[in-house]
Amino acid sequence: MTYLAKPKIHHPDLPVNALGFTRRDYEGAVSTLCAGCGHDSISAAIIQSLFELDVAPHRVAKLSGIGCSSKTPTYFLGNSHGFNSVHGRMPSVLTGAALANRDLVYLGVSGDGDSASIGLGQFAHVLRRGVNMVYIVENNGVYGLTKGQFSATADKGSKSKRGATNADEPIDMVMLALTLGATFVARGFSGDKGQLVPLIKAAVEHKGAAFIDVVSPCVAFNNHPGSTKSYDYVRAHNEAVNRLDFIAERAPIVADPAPGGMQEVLLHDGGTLRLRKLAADYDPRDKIDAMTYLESRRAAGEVVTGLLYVDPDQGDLHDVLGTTHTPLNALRDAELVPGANALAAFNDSLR
Ligand SMILES: Cc1ncc(C[n+]2csc(CCOP(=O)(O)OP(=O)(O)O)c2C)c(N)n1
Ligand code: SF4
Ligand SMILES: [Mg+2]
Repeated sequence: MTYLAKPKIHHPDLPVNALGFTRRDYEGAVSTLCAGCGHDSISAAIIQSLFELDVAPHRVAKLSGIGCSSKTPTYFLGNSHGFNSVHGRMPSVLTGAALANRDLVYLGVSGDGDSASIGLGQFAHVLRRGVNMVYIVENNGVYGLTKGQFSATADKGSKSKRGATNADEPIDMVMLALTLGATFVARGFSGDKGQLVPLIKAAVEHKGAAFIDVVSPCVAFNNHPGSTKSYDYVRAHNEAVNRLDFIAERAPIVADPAPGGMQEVLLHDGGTLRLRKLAADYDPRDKIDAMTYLESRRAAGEVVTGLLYVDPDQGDLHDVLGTTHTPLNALRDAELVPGANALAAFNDSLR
């Protein structure tokens, strides 16, 4: 069975957000993933983030490719728009949808196989173009759905469940996203919701390509000793560069009694990021520093998590193309067919 609807009944006293929705209005069908799969924790973090941000479910479009990770949009935001595309091809579908209607929140959900293996080309261009979206890779270092082959993020030398050894260097999705021009780059861990929820909220409010690599252990095929994507490894080697508070514009800003090591970043959509620094001298506005820091910690065997880089001033693909603010399906004939005179004037302008 692949689809189990959740019963509609819920407690009458469940808290509601500013729109009058309960958290349950942001849920989807019952998950059919393996018990303990990291992907389910990410779904829970997405539900909590959008509920707390007061984003109406019908204002969200969730798009995915193929994989256990790409199945997860069925398990959250059951009242949102959804498109389960082809393996590795979610970014081009998302780009088209985002260009057709800029009023929605675009949430791309993918896996390491979907984005770093078959879909690497599409992943590169959607970040490079600055499509306004939140792109989440649920990274377990393995093809979970097809039963445990190495993905392009699998550790060199790691052993598959069947005993084969991986001979290839892994792709670091975060480093790649930095190189490709994403303007919000973060890494989280499915087992740390306290860090992941503010990262997702901040990414939703960010204008431009926001990328979050979430280490998400696959309990069936890649949770063994020797995997850097296992629960034990990440818990033991997690190096958080910062802790995040995300404050939406409408929430009252409270004074923080201990401002030492605090940094604020204003986002264009009105939110404020408050970064509590844990690593000395880490500045998420400096891309070169971010790359150097990532490499040095990787060499030490650590998994760096937190908001690694943000540039709130770059804008997005709509700014570059100068597209209309009106969703394409709301344009009228007069705008779509301006007539022979307008065409002649346009042609003249090109002569
Ligand atoms: C064109 C194409 N090639 C191969 C497959 C088989 N396939 C389905 S899911 C998958 C890998 C999924 O891995 P990942 O994106 O890491 O997702 P996970 O299941 O680990 O969450 C593959 C190779 C496919 N569906 N389509
Ligand atoms: S096979 Fe792995 S990735 Fe897929 S549902 Fe099971 S634990 Fe999750
Ligand atoms: Mg995977």
